[in-house]
Amino acid sequence: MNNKYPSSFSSPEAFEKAYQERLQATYMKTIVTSSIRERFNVLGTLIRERIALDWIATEHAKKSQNIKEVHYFSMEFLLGRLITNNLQNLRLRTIVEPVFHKYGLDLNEVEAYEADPGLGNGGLGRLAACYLDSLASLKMPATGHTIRYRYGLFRQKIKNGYQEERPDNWLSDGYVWEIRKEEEAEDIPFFGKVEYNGKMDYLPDFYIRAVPYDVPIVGDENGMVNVLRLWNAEASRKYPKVMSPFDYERELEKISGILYPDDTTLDGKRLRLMQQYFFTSAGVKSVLKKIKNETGDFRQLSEQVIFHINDTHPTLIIPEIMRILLDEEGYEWVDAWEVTKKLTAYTNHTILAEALERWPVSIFQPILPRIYQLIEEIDRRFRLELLATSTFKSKEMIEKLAIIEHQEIRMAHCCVVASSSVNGVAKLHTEILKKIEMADFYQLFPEKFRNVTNGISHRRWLIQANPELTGLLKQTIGEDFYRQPEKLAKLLAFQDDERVQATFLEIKRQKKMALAERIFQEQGIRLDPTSLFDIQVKRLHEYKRQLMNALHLLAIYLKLKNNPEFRKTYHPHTFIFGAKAAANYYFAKKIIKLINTIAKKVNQDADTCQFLKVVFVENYNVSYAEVIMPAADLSEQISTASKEASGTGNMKFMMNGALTIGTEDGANVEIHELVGDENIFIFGLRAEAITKRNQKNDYVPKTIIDQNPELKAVLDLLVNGFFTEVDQNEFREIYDKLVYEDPFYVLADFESYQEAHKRANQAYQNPSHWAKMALINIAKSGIFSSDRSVQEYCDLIWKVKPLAPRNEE
Ligand code: NBG
Repeated sequence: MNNKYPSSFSSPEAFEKAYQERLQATYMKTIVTSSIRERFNVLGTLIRERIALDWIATEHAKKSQNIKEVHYFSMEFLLGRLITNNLQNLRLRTIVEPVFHKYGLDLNEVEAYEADPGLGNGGLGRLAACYLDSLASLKMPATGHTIRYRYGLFRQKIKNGYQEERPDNWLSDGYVWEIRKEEEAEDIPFFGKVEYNGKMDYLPDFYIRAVPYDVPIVGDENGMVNVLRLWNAEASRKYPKVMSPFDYERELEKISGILYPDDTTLDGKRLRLMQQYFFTSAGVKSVLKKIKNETGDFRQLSEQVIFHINDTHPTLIIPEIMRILLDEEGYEWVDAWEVTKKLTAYTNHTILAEALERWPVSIFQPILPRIYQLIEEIDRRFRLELLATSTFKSKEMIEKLAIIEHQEIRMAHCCVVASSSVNGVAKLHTEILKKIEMADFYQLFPEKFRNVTNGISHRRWLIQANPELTGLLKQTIGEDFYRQPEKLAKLLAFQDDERVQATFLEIKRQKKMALAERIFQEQGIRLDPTSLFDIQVKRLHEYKRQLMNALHLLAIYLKLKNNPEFRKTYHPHTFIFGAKAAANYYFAKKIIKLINTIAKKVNQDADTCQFLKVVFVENYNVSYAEVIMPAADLSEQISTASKEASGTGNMKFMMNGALTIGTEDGANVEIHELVGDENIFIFGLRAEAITKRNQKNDYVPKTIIDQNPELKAVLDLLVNGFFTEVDQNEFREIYDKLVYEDPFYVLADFESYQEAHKRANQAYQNPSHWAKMALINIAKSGIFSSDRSVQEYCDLIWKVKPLAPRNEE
C-alpha cells in the first residue's frame, strides 16, 4: 500500500521538491521568500494529502468489516494544534526537519502558526480531544461530532489586571485540515407545530442546513484515520415562509456562531438549545441514513453503532432516535425504546448544581414541538414504571426522579433513564454519583452505573510536549511506553539512579527556562528557573480555589517581610496562574484582578522579590499548556473535596514529573493511592466531611479566623488599603464572602494547606530526593493515559473492537 502514497514525503529530497513546487504554485513564492503563514498552509496541505489514502482505506475497512463504530457527541472538542500531532503520528518529522534546517528555517515556528481551535471551555472538551486521539491510535472506529463554531472560547487579554474578552477568530485564515462534505448535509427543523393525520406530522417554521466539515484524526503510525465532524449552520434550500430573509440569516449565524453563549438570558438559553438539537439531530440522522443505505435496514443497529452522550448537552440524541424510528420507520414505541436504550451511553462530568441542565418547558416546547412530545411520553412511561415498583411509587419519589417536573425538563434524568450506561469520570466521583447525587437512580438501575477514570493522551502531553524527558525515558527504559504507557513503571527501578535523577533535574530546568522565556517575551516578567515553579492552571472557578492559593502566597509574603528567620528556610518560589473566567462570572473575574494586583505588588518589592514572584499568564489555552506542563515542580490541585469530578491537568503535570499538592478530590485520590503518602502533598477536608458539614449547615468561617491570627492578617490585607493601586473596596466582596459564607471551605482548609506547602518547601531543598519522588510519579502515571480509559470504554460500555489489520480484510 505504501508505495501509493504521494511521493512528497518519501525522502527529504522529495519533500524539498514538492514543497518548493507547491509554494510556487500556490503563492508564487520560494521556500526562502515565503511567509510563515504560507509555509504553514503548504506544509499542512501536503500532510493532508498524505493522510488521504489512509483516510479512504479506513472508510473502506469500516464498511467492508461492517464493524461497530462509536459516535462521540460533545458540545466541545478542545483539539489544540494538529500539525505536531500529525507530523509525529505519521513519523514525518525526520523528512521535513532536514529541509527546514537546510534553509535555516525553524519548523517550530511554522507549527506555532497553526490556530489553536478553542472549541471548548476546559477539561470536558480537552478530554474529548484526547479520547479521539486514543481511539485512532487503538484503531477503534470512531467519529466525533460537534459544532463548527466560528468563534471558539474568547481570547483573554489582561488590561490593568482585569480580564477582557476578545473574539477568537480561529477560522479567519481557513482551516487546512477540514474537508467540506456538502453531499452529507442535513436539514434540521425548528419551531412550528405537530398535526395528527393518521400519524404525527411535524410542520416546522423553518429549517437550518447542517453541513459537515470533516477533520482527520490520525492514529499513531497505524494507518487509521478517524474523523471529527464539525457541523456548520447554513441556509436551507427550503426557505422559511414565516420569516424575513434578514431574520433567517441572523438565526443561521448564531447557531454555529459562538461556543457557549451567555445562557443567563432567555435568548442565550434558546440559542443553546437550538445548537444542541442542531448538531445532535444532524449527527444521528446522517449516521442512521448511512447505515440504512449500506445495509438496507436497522435490524442490526445495536451491533453497528453506539452514540455517546458527553455530559448532558447532547441528550437530544435520545428523543431524536425515537423520532426517526417512530415517525419515519414505523416502529412501535416499545421496540423503538429497546433499540434507543442499547444505542446510547452517558458520561456525567459534574455534580455542580448549576451545571446540571434543566430546560423550562416554556422555552423548549415551542422550539422543538415534536421532540417535546416524545420526551413527555418517555416521562409518562417512566412514571408508570415507578408506580409499579414498591420502593419508588410514592408521589415524592416520582417527583424527585421524573424527567419533567415543575415545568422543567431535567436532561440528566432523561440520560439515566434512557441510556444503557451511566459513568462517572473518577472513582470518587462515581461513588458520589452512586451514593449521593444519583442514589435513587442507582438503586433503580444498579447495572447501568460504572466508573471510567479520565485519561490524557501521553502522545500529546509527554512525547510531543516534552521530547527531552521522552528522550531520557527512552534511553533509560526503552521505547515500549510509546505504545504501552503502563510500561513507564519500569522507571521505578531507576528512582535512586543518580544519573537519571540529575538528567531529570536538568531537563526540568530547561523546560522552566523555556516557560520563563515565553513569559518574559509576552509579559516582561523575569523568572528565576532555580526557584520552585508552583503552578495552578485551569478554568477560574470558586470551587477550584485559586483564591486559597492567592491567600497562601500573601501569607508567605508577610512572613518574608516580617520574619528574617523564615527567609532562611524558604526556597524561592514562583507562583504561576493561568485561568479564564466565564465572561459573566463576576466573582471569578474579581479573583483574577486580585491575583494580578498581588502579583504587581509582590514582584515590585525589592525586599522580597528574590524569594517570591507571581505571574498570571495571559490567555491560557491548549498550546500554552504544552509549554507549562513540562515546566512545573509543584502541581496545584486544591479543589474543595467532592467538587472536582476528576481533573485532567493533575495527570498531565504528574506525567511530566511534577509533584501534586492537592485535596482528596477527583483523580487526585487515585494519584495518591498510586504514589503513596510520601510522594504527594495531601491536605484538607475530605469529601465525606464536606458533605456532612453541608448537611449540618453549621460552618462558621469567623470561628476559624478568630483562632488564626496569621489568616486574619492576610484577610485584612484585602480591605485595609494595603493594595494602594486599587480602591480600598475593590476586594470587599471577596472579603465578605470568605468571612461570612465561605461556601468552598477556603478558610477551613487554609491551615492544612499551609502545612502541606511547608512539607513541599522542605522536600524541594533536597534535589535528589525530589527527583526520586518525581520519577516515581512519572513511573506511576501510565495508567492515566487516555489509551487505558478508551480501552475501558470500548470493553465495558461501547463493546467496540479495533479494525482488523489491512492484510486480513
Ligand atoms: C469537567 C470536570 C473535571 C473533569 C472534566 C472531564 C465539566 C462539566 N466537567 O473535573 O469539572 O476532569 O469534566 O471529565 O466541564
